[in-house]
Amino acid sequence: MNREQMIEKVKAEMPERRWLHTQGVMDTAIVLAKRFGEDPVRSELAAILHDVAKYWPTERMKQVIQEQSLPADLLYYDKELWHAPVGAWIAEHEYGVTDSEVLNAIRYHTSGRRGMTKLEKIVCLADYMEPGRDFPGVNDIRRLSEQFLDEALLAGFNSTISFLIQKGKRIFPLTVEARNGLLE
Ligand code: DGI
Ligand code: FE
Ligand code: FE
Ligand code: FE
Repeated sequence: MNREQMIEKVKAEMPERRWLHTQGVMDTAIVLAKRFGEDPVRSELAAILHDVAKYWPTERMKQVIQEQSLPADLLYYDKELWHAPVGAWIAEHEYGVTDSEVLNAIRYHTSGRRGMTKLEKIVCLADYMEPGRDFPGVNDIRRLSEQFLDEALLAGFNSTISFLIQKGKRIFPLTVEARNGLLE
């Protein structure tokens, strides 16, 4: 499947506003890749597909997690986390993506993990700071991203973790690990 076919198929999976977000993540990922010395083509590919599962019904995501033996502990945490590993599975099986680093950038774009690759960091950070995002602290993240990949991503995880604490929600262990890793 070429880039244009992939874009058409992804667009059809989501409402217009989510496609606008995806385009923002694509553009931002390319900028960050060039800035920090990563491959812009693979960064954009991961960005195109990162939210492909976002509008899948919960039950269908749950089924993929169970039947494809994705980490079962996901099921005990916020459903918002599920679209990332399920998206990686769709990218591989429905879009023919074979690049495991691209698949991991999709898989870990929401939770992060300890020891993220540069590609994973770029997609996760682009998701936080694409031009359509508006949450308290997003401009600090954008400013940090002009020079510091890790510091900007750390600010992103800090913001998510604070948000989850405010809402009284649990924090997925990989997100805590991702933040700890960036502080080491
Ligand atoms: O899919 P997007 O909206 O573009 O962004 P995302 O994939 O980063 O998803 C963010 C959502 O996931 C946000 O509403 C917070 C929620 N979430 C729930 N539990 C956790 C979590 N995010 C992280 N990083 N860690 C969690 O434990
Ligand atoms: Fe997402
Ligand atoms: Fe994210
Ligand atoms: Fe996203």
